[in-house]
Amino acid sequence: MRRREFTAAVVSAFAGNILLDARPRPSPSQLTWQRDELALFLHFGVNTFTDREWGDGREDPAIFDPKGLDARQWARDARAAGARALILTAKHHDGFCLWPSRLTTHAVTQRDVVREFTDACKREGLRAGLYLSPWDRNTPVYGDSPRYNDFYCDQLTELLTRYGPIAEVWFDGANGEGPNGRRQVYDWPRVFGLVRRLQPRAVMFSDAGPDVRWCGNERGVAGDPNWSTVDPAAVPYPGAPGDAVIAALQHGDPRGTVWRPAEVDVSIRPGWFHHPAEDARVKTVDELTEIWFTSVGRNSKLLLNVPPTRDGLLHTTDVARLAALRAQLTALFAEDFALNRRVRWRATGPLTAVAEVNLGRTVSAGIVRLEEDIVQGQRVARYVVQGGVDGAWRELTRGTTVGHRKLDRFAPVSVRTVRVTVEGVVAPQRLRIGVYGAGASAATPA
Ligand code: FUL
Repeated sequence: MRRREFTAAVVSAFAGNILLDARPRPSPSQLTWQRDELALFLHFGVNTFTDREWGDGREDPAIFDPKGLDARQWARDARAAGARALILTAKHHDGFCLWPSRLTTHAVTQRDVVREFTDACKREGLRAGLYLSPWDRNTPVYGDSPRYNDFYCDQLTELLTRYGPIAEVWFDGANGEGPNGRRQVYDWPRVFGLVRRLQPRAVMFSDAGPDVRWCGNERGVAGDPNWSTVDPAAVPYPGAPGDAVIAALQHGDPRGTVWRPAEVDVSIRPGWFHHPAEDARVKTVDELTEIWFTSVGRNSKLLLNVPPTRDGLLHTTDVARLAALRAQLTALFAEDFALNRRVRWRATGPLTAVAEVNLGRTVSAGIVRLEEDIVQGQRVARYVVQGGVDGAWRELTRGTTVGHRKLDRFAPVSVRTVRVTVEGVVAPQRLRIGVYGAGASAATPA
């Protein structure tokens, strides 16, 4: 090798390392957020009483009268379902506040639902999050941009200073016209800066982050691939329109400079608010399980909406469905055939590696679970999983990104050895590998 070529090779290897080290990694709050895996979303407000999805802001505050409200029931049932956080709509687009705000009379006066909610979360050991709709169809200052930005920041200040630690602040992208057709221009840098100052450990959700991004749909389906890194310029502000924006939200970007994982928000019912006419249309356990695979199983967190009724309680059907989902997941993941089995890794090139696990017996496998150590960032761009029995290899599944967790289901196959081949975007990352049956008792005599 001539001297110039040698120098070039050293420089490029060095640059490769810099690239590797410079890859974005999650903050401690983003890690906690992702490891929670399941949060429940509570859409509750005047719409619960008017039977609407979007109120117009002219509702009489007195219609909000949840006589049997018991926030502890929300928190207890959420915890029993395996959720580790709850997010309440403190204010939806109608502008009605579930806390007594000194900025508006369009609010509760007899009780403080946000306080009952945060107290219940504390008692049950759940993290509390709040949704404060930027779009406000009640206040006359909406659309008078500087004044509404002050109003909105003052409301945020109330919520973030009165109720103790808030783990997630949820900014909805829906943005309509103000009075006289005036359009509100939000001061997002100011809003994000305020939250950071008042609740430095909270993660902020919106289409444009800054900490957690929307997954791009409300069907419960994260993108595939799904990178937790993004190019921040691809989604410049919450609610930015266009197909390119949706693609960026769904997939992230392997070369993205910012860590901003996707959150999957979906309702257990057709609507976000409780409507008695939808009581027979609660998603089935199989539908919810499928959503688990396309959200948590695709490197996302699941934010599952379970709306309180007019009584102020979660509906018995929804609660039963949550419990059945938990039971189903517990059964599916009860036995990991790869647990405590030695994994042998072999680098096969700068970007590729192969792992093999001998399960020690022949089992009927139907699910593979792969996990990267995301503390080190996200690197795996592609993988193939093969199962071996009697010396023959057979492909079980293949995919793109892994991240926090990737779950793949396939028709049950008898396997004794599992081989995972990974290709990284800058280098391969070792994975945790889990192998499970398809649901029923899967072990067969070896
Ligand atoms: C949307 C809103 O318009 C819906 O009402 C709901 O709150 C959902 C979570 O976000 O943008």
